[in-house]
Amino acid sequence: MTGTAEAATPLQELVPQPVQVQPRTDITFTLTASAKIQLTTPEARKPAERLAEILRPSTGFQLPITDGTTGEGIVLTSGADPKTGQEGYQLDVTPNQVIIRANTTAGHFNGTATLRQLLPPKAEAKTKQPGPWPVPGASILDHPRYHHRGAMLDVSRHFFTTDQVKRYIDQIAAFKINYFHLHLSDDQGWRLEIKAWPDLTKIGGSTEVGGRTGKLYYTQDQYRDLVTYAQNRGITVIPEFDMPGHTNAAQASYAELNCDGKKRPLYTGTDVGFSSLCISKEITYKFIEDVVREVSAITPGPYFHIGGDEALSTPDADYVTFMNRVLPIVKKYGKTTTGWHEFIKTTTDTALVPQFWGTTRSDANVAAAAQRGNKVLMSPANRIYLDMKYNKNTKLGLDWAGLVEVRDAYSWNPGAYLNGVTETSVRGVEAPLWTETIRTSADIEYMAFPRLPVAAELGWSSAATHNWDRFAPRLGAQGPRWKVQGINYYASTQVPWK
Ligand code: TNX
Repeated sequence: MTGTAEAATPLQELVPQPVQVQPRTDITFTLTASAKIQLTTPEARKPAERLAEILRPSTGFQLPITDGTTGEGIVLTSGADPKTGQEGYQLDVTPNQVIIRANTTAGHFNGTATLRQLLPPKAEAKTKQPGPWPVPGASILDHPRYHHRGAMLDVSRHFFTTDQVKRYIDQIAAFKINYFHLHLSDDQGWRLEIKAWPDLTKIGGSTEVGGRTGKLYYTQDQYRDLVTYAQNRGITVIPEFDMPGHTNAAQASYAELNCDGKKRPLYTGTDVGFSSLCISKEITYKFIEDVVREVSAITPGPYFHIGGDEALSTPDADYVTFMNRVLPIVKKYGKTTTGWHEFIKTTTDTALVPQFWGTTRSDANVAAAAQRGNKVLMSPANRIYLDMKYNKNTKLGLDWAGLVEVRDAYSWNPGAYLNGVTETSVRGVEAPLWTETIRTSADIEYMAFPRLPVAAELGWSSAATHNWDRFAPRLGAQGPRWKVQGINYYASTQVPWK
């Protein structure tokens, strides 16, 4: 160690900040070649497998997964303090073991995510690195502020391959994100095979913003594989099919989806608000039912996102008519509707989840829904839209909701942001990434890092921990880890990077 100050230990560098961290400076655990990952509960199996997948390449250790709790290594077991709830965990570092206790699979995923951050950054490497592999002595108890911590990727404006999507899923999982929202249809592209309507992808999935052409969609098998991949990282996929606006790709694929019976041309620009399904035609609801049925059958998660935003070409009365037809269809196939907050004005069903994306501090319809008992997912565009530019020199991104530097993204309280929407009415926080200007994984990462971890912190850590001066160094401490992982992050000057 150089200098007089004590070097920060990884215990002070966790993102998101846990509820309780007690350092035990007399203890260090070191992961060695003979270590095992031991389980006493089947609920820890997937988290254990995932942890092993990460640590085997970098350490070069075998890290077999075995049953039991004896011997040296990592132990995943049940019997956590009830305070940890459905998603929390306890993590205790003793001289010979790291013990993670949790009562659910989610809790084990979250505990193992913390353990990853307690190991040296090179533990994240894909190739064998020299040790040692110390974990500082500690006793941690942790659980989330909100159940829903989400990220969204728009694969419609620009299409991303399953490998690119998986790379992003890996990145969000490291921050305890537990929902991944895929924006699968918009004016520029329809991205999921629907067997009853094959031209949706054949035509509607053939191009994107800027005009590139190809098979720019997922087959149902590929989608299933993505869903499983996310599940194996503790993440539930929420599929979105945006309607009744943002539907040009569908209207370009099938003439009958248009009121005038004429196909629309494919669209590769970035305007919004010009398209609408035909509200008065029965075939529209047959189409939607086919989509909802096929997608629900391959989506194990409970939510179906119906979009509903910016329906600027749908008259208000038609919008209500449309939602009154569509919301029961989603219910019929066993899913709960979530949608951009506009849709909530058409229903009094308190089980449905409005996602607030506005730039104001009040919205009468959302407040009324919260009063009735709906839980609101918070995605205010001027705070947590990952496609907003950081500053005026940012090459990627848009600025319609303003410039959003890292500190702006952090400086709001989801539980005291919208008038009439208080802590108990908030379901959580989602950070959407729209991709009009985003084409590569490097682009995704530049916009998401470091603001996606900011969103994760806001969604997980208690309001009492909210403090920029303490958060910024923790965020900056992630830099070396992201370098090892090859993440193309924006090195904001607001953050003291390590
Ligand atoms: C608004 S946010 C949209 C999207 C755009 C985004 C760009 C929302 C529900 N609709 O269609 O991609 O702005 O930031």
